[in-house]
Amino acid sequence: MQISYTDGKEFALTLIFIFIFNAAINITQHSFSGTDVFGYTSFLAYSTIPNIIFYCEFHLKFQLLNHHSALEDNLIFFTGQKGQGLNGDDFLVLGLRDGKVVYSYNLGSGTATIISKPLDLTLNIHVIHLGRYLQKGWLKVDDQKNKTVTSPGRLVGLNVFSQFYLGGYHEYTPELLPKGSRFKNGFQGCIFDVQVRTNMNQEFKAPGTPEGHPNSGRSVGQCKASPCSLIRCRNGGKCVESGSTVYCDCLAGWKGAFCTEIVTVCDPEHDPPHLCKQGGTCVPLPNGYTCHCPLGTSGIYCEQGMSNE
Ligand SMILES: [Ca+2]
Repeated sequence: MQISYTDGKEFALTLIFIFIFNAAINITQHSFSGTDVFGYTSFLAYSTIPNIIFYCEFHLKFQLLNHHSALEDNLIFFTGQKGQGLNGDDFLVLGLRDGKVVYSYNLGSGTATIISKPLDLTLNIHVIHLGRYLQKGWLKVDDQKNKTVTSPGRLVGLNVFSQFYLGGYHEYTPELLPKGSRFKNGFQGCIFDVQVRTNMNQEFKAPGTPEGHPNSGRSVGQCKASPCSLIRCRNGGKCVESGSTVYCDCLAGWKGAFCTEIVTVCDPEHDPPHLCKQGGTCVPLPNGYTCHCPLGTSGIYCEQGMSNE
């Protein structure tokens, strides 16, 4: 582990930092304490997410500390061109402001921002899905409607050189962060089950090299409550905890973070799976489904034409 110190205050924290970080290595459910009296945030830093330039999708769950400041102006994650502090630097950031989830990115030609509706604070755990493909971004929070945005300007690639920061920033000086990516405080509460993919056909994976392992961190503890004591899986689903992953294992016919959504005949979870071949799109009908076939294929299941198999 390599640690560099940039000023005296940080040096003074060395012992605490090393102690806490060594403890953090075995932490599976990370608890973040916000910002300390010196202005440092608790955080974890994971290696730069590879191939994030054109496409990315993130899943995560979080539980908030039960006080007002946990919702005021708090970073959840950041990756970007840190150390510049300029308008137009690329970044991708997620945080909380005034009780809402804020997702922003800048590809170099202007900031795109999606703000959710206020979080339903009667929920113990919040679930976030977000993504970006070229200029288009989307955000889904709990059972709120999916929201989308298109970033301004001509640029389409997210060029980030920083590590992936969870719960807070490494920097003591947020002024160095790109304009539009700053939150005042670190996250206050627990973050579970962070997963990312940078290609639609990939499996989701935890960030880090090796997977799920941060490179460094500060003041991160273990969550007191196990996530399964907070999650209520519906419709017969069972909560499963394994390492840093937490999910509802749904009975057949149900899906979604809490098993509240019905599996339709075209979903990949449906048993039996639909039979549309050669990239045919499955479209549900009142009685079953139909396949919309790509150009050059035909047949009920697009099984004719094109392929030489
Ligand atoms: Ca760019």
